[in-house]
Amino acid sequence: MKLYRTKAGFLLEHETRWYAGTDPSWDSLVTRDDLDPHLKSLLATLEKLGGQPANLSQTLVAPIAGQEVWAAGVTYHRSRDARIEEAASAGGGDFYDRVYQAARPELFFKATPHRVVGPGGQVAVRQDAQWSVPEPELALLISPSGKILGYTVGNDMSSRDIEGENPLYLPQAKVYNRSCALGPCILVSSEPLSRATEIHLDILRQGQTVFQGSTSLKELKRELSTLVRYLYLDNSFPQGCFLLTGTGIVPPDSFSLRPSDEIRITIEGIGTLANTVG
Ligand code: DO4
Ligand code: MG
Repeated sequence: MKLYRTKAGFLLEHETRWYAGTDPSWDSLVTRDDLDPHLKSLLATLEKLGGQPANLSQTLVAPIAGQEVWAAGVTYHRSRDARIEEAASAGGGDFYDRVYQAARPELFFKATPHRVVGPGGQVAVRQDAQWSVPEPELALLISPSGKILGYTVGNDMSSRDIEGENPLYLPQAKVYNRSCALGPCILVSSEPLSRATEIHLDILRQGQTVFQGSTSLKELKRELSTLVRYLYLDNSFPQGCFLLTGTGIVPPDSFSLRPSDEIRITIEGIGTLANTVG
């Protein structure tokens, strides 16, 4: 079942049918450990729509209300390699290999809800960065008790020159206005996602593809449950949280985003998150 947040409330997509609801609040929906069966039982009480709403792209907003967004890093070999190169002259390279191998994952704070952009919105590059990239990542929706409730598409926008200059600049490279995008929906499921699930990134400039890359969850080094366990150690999330699980796709070093570039991130079974750089 897919759960979309809209300007008016929420939409459910279930077995090719669409349903619209206004109550309850987003936070009270997405903090329920029984979200999957709860949504199935809600279906009977909701307005049944004929097919996909015609104005879907105008009505969707980011699927977040009171949740914090956190992120895991260096969870794919490709990210480890890119970071080692990027931080080589700052002497930070060794840290990335060590965190890739260590039992404890890299986890960092990514965004508050007001820094998050929804489907069709404009993500930002920092004005003091010269080298900016999107990071296409599977994002988990996790309940206050630590249960994975569902999955969405995430973009961990990153300023590679700032991060590469000194690993201690990571929060500035990662956390700024419109530095994160989530959507288009939450795939709510009690079942784990297949490791064969593919992630694709397409970047278009004036309608032409300037970068294309793919990976799959088979390349993700860590178990999702391990990432969640470390995040929740001595940390509470009264409204639940989102956790981005790291990037396995990094454009070549010569590539940097430009204003008006279109970023399209697709995760099989969830959908496509499309944003422009504004
Ligand atoms: O260590 C820096 C950030 C890593 C990251 O965001 C990623 O691997 O996705
Ligand atoms: Mg990342």
